[in-house]
Amino acid sequence: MLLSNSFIPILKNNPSEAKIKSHQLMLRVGMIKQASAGIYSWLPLGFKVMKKIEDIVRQEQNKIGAQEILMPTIQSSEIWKESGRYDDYGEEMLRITDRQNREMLYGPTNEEQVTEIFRSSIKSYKSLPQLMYHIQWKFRDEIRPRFGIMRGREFYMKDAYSFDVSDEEAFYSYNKFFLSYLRTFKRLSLTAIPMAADTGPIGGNLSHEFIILADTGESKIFTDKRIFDLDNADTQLEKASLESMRKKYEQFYAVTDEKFNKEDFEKIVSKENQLITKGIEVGHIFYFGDKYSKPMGASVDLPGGKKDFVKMGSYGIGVSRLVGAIIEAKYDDKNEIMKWPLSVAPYDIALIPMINKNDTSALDKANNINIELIKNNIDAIIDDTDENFSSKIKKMNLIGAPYQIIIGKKSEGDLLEFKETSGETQNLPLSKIIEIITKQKNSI
Ligand code: P5A
Repeated sequence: MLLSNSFIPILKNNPSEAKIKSHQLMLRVGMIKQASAGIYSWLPLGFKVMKKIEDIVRQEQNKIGAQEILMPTIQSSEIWKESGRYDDYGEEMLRITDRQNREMLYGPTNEEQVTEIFRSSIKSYKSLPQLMYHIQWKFRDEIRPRFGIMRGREFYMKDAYSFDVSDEEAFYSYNKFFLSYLRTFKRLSLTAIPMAADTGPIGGNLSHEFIILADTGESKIFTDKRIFDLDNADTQLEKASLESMRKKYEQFYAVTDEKFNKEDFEKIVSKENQLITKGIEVGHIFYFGDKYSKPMGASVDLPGGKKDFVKMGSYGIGVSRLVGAIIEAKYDDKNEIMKWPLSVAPYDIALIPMINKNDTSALDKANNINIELIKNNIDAIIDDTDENFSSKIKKMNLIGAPYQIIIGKKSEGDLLEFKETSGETQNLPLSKIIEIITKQKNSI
């Protein structure tokens, strides 16, 4: 892609209304554009990153056997009246009346909608478990939308729902999502720690928030540092393995402020392992048994001839929030260098030719390199503008492709000036560069 043809409206300076670095960068490089309070358009650069995150989330959901569906954004109030949440949800719910005077709403979450789908088709324990998810826009009329897409009113969420015959089976489903979340965040190059959390308007009594550390996060957390050293590489998708994985995490104190108890914290965690800090909630999982299935009549026939209400859980990932969360974790705002992980970078590599007015040879060379990159599925952005070299580098550092090739004096003959963005320069042939990037991509 040529920079001159792309819609990347870069600002010279940080926009004054943005208070945290993700909001600053997203406005600065034109990833998003505010439409109204807490509601944003996604421009090409931001949209590309969000779609890559969405893909990784999807792959990891599919790996645990969850099935993708797509439910509507607009829901009928009837199902919410059945569950009892229509009144409970309060002013965060955007209520709409259609032309027939029917009460509708823009979905803030989908427990009712998915239960309605389930109950109309599944009648026997033999069809369980069922794990279903969708990736869809949500609307919550947050009283204080802030930090750009971090706390939006309209936001993009992956929400999954599990249906099981018993508590034991339901915990198995819960643990599958627990593992899937750890794997998802790892592929996004984030360390997210699962923390015991409150369940709020979703309900139930078992719940974990997945939180990444960031000074600008809205969640206050209290934890035993050693939880960061845990690894789940050898966990298998069977019951015992998943159970021991969750136990491994739960042996360490890790809670948000709603669950914090000073006395417990100081008794359980030794002074040197105590960590009190802030973080961003990127995911949240819940187990709530028959909270929705009972009032909505979602039951199945059991082996002995009896019936019972299905046991349900729900599992959310803030897909749009993750774009901001990754920036909070990876943006070096002092030097104005964004280091996107290759798994979600808007471009794999930036080609930066030094173009003189009467000499297009560097640009020709960049175009030829790009032909080879395309053949190898490597997505490049070429700065074909005639700006000076330092402003080109500045701009590309903000856009944040993980690698750069500078085509100038030092890229003579077959050897190219290649570097990881903000890293050491190496002189390498194109074939070697392709090999490095391909290897890195395959390991994601
Ligand atoms: C779980 C899936 C739920 O809604 N129902 C379906 C459950 N959980 S949650 O914690 O309320 O939200 C899940 C994740 O969505 C992100 N999120 C937001 N992102 C941006 N702006 C918001 N206003 C917002 N609210 C929630 C969070 O990442 C949260 O973990």
